[in-house]
Amino acid sequence: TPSASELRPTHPLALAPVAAPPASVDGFVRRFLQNLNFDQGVALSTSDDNDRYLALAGTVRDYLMARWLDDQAQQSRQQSKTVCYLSAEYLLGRQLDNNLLAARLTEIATEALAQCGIDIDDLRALEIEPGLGNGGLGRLAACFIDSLATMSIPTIGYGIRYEYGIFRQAFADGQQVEQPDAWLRLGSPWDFPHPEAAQTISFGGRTETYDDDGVERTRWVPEWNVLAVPYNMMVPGYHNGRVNTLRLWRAVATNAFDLHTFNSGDYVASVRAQTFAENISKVLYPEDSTPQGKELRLQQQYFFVAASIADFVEHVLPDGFDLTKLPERVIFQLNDTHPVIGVPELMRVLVDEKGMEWDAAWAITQKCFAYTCHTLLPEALEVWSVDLLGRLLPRHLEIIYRINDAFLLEVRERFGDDEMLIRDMSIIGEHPFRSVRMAYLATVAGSKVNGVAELHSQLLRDNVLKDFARMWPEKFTNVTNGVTPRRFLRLANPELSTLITETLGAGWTVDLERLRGLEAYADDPEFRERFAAVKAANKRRLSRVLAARDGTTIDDGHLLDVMIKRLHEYKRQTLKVLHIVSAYDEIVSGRVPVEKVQPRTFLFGAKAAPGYAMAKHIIHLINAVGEVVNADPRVEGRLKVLYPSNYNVTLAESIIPAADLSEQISLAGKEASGTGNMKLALNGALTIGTDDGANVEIRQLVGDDNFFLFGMSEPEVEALWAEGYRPADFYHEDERLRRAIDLIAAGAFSGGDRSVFEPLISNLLYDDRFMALADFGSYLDAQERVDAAYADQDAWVRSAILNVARSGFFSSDRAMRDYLDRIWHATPVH
Ligand code: B1H
Repeated sequence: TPSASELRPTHPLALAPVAAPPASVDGFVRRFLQNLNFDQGVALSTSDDNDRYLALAGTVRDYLMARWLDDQAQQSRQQSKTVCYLSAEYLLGRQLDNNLLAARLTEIATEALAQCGIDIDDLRALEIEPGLGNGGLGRLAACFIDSLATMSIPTIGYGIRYEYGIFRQAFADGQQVEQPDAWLRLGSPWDFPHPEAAQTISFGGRTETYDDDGVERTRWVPEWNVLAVPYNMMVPGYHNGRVNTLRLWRAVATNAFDLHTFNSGDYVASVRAQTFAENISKVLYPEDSTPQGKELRLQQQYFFVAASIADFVEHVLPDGFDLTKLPERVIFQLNDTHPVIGVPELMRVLVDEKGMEWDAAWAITQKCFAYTCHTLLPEALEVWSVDLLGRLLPRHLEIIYRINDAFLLEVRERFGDDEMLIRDMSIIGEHPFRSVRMAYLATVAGSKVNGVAELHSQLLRDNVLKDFARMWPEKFTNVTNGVTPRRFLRLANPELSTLITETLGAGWTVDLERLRGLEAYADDPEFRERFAAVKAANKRRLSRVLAARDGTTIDDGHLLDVMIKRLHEYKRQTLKVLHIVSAYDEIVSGRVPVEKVQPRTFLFGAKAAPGYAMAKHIIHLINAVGEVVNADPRVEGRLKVLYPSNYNVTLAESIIPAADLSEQISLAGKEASGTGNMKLALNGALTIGTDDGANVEIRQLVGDDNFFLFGMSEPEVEALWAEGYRPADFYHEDERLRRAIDLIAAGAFSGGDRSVFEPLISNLLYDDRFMALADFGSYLDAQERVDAAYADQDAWVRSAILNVARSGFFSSDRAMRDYLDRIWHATPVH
């Protein structure tokens, strides 16, 4: 018999490439039943819906598998430049439909299941979406990897496989309560663990210098470690056979026992200590825009970034790769500051582990990273106390100090010994405590820095990072965000998709600018009628979804006015509530005859960070107003407030196609971009919005006639602050505003109890950081224009069509082209 090393595959099947099952109903049925029997271990007759869902997901996976393995092999053969997207969040949404669509299996699977006596819709409903993100930032990452796969760009998305994603939101007496999101409970058919590719990630301890053949070197002597186990998910491109990888890391204890505790006889305590390590990937932090400086969060960040860099260097690059050529093979894109600890980590790997000279390592590092900033809010700019960082990652802190020393020398050379400027630009801040400013570290290290919409990028250059932009103007660029048309038009709005395809042909799904062709139909009465019929059908579909989950409905003839986004003061849900209260007041005070009121349904979807008290007051107020308005007979059902709980990607996919009006009402200069605004315009909602974030570009593209602009511009906001903003002045001057606020304050929505909303009212009158009162008058005027416009249905539908036709720019495919041209310089591999 031959020895193991001499064994070679000889069976013909062992020599053949991996084969997908035949792409036919028959092939699908066979594989589905195989999976049901052999993977789930049940017969069709005794299987329940969950068994069937898992078998179905497994079948779709099997079809994609051959391409996936092929693309991985090709990637390691070709060694072309890879985009490594580093993101602490991926808000993926459900996978089944997306993967069926990508693999052209939707019809086949539907028919195959029907032949097994199963309605595929029953199984669709079972999937729990992986909610591994908070809001726009996480959803953007998901759209980007979809586009990169569709454009055949070698990409690895790196992130964290949180055991609990964004919490499930419920309401009790109108107030938010959070429940754990146990998304893995019923099995996770879309990911593959690879324990053999685990990385050991260290923490704590100290550093020491040692003599390496006459050269003094530094090394890190860590105190404890965890295993990072990768779970791979498929990221299929649309109809191109490409399957990229999303690699999410899970923390697992390294050694089964703490020997010290074990030997002291406390066996149970020693086993329990292991769960400490596994805490790292346990739960997603639920703050959107306001990071918490918690130790566990820094552990999460370092954990996934260190594992990703090691994975790329050890497993993606070939053995013996010359690391001076690293920038030719990779770009690590930093999705906000959350992965920025990767900068000192790559330096540590190159200098301490690979023995490279500091300057050479720094030159490489600077080429390998690029940084996207997603905010302007000062409280959202992440900082880590030097204390905490030094305790958890002592070597990294030393490296950061050295980077900063060299950087500040450069600043002095360039601008002279301006000590105030040095303080302002230092990566290390001194007030109110000594800390590492992660955005500055990213800016110093990155080859490029980009904002996420034109206005945001301009404000970054002019305010937040102005000194850096003066030093390195060429570093700064803009890439306006985008959304994937596959999920947010093709899948979410099948009827509109069909209408578009019948009108323009099928190419728009991967070339969204083709939607321009619809402009020619905006005045075509037959097209308008079909377009309006699609919107009406989508509203009825949403109404059925809401009826099934909450028992609420949307009445025919109502304008559907939606505000769906995280709950945050800067987004100004309060302004929306004040509008509703004012409209209600006009009716009940008899100032407007009820039959003159345009029927409207106001729909909110929003989660608040669990520790954000003011946001939770606002949720309570929305629910309280809804309860009173919806029940008041004087309103005659013409105003209706709906607030379905647990807004997520799945619910968004039902709401967006049904919306008439998109509320994008942040204070100018506060919303970096917004992406819900793009999804809604793309589905034919008209925007009422401020000149903020990507609203600016939406308005430029769709035209002033098809957009309801209101509120102060960013320079006007600045001017009002400078002059001294007194919200109470607006209260006194605007009668409608005064009446609305008085109604809330008097307890009209709290059973006469004036204390319930007192914190909220006080905040508005005496603080109002986001100037809701200053913009109220202009907002109400704009809402009157909305009512007037909606009364002319023909003109409204025309505007809606033009919104769709002119939103092609907001495809994430375009955003990816911009990143590729301006930042990444990677090319497709077909
Ligand atoms: C955005 C965040 C964010 N900006 C911290 N910043 C987080 C910050 O967990 N944290 O600590 C989580 C999220 N998210 C959003 O990014 C912007 O507010 C949107 O305007 C923008 O459209 C989106 C994508 O660029």
